[in-house]
Amino acid sequence: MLDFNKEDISDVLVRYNVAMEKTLTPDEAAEQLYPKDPLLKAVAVAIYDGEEDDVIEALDALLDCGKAPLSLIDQALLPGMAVVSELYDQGIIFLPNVMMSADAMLEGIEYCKTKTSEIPEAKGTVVCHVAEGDVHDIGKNIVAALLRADGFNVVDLGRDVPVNEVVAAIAEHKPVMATGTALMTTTMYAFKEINDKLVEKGIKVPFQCGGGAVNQEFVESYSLGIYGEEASDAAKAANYILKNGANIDKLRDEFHNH
Ligand code: B12
Repeated sequence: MLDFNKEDISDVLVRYNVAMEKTLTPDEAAEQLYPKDPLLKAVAVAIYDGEEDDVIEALDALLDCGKAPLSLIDQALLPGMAVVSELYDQGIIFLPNVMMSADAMLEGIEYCKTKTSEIPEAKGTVVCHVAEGDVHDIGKNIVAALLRADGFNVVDLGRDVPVNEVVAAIAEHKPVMATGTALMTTTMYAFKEINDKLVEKGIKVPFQCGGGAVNQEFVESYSLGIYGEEASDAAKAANYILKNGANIDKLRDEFHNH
């Protein structure tokens, strides 16, 4: 019987002029996705490696260049995590790596928050949560961090939050806006339930929803829903409400793609 190992087969293919597709290692695949700027790349590499200390060190290098601490969430930490998400989507890395990277990134967000004194007096309250059954809280944490950075008081209910708990918190805190994050197509339906319970109680708070699973069409299917694509849209919407009021149609005009 012929004993073909990988080298034997590739030799044969080369001899017959058949190109073999080269499989990239995870490190090589990551290398192709990192930002080009060396300081931003250092943050991305540290997130990919899941090394919290290296994330802090790389952030310090950017802070030393005079970057505003909170701008680093959007400009350095998010692009770093995007590399990891992309590699996970492509099946190149697996959940344990993603969890380590997520923790390193969240540590980075906390660090950026400690480095700023920009936080002004609270403009108003926003209640944030991740949908019932869903543990994906990275996006929600960014939303909450950016809202706080913009001067809002954030009541962060956390992740996997039961529908009734969200409704009760909104009734209690009377926020200018509520936010929901869902990354799974199975969990996003909790937003509709929250919406209907709020309407039943006569609470007409704009309810901005986002996260990987959610799209504008889905969010428009319930009456208080405003779609949020980027984390930074939350602070934009909350500021818009303070200035122009909480009319849902106007908010959709302003924040939805037409
Ligand atoms: C990290 C991750 C995890 C981590 C989560 C860690 C954590 N603390 O969050 C861990 C490892 C725990 C995990 C577990 C699971 N995961 Co997962 N995970 C991911 C991954 C790789 C990245 C998600 C992420 O954090 N993205 C980065 C953040 C920043 O993005 P984001 O939340 O969407 O937020 C951005 C915007 O959407 C927006 N945004 C978010 N919310 C809001 C709200 C408002 C108001 C606004 C304005 C904007 C906004 O702001 C952010 C940046 O701008 C995705 C794949 C992917 N590429 O998305 C899979 C993914 C979400 N996971 C998936 C699955 C299936 C699971 C598991 C069920 C796996 C399993 N078999 O156990 C479990 C879920 C358990 C559960 N009950 O929730 C699927 C979901 C499929 C689906 N559509 O239903 C995905 C899409 C992977 C896939 N391709 O299959 N996961």
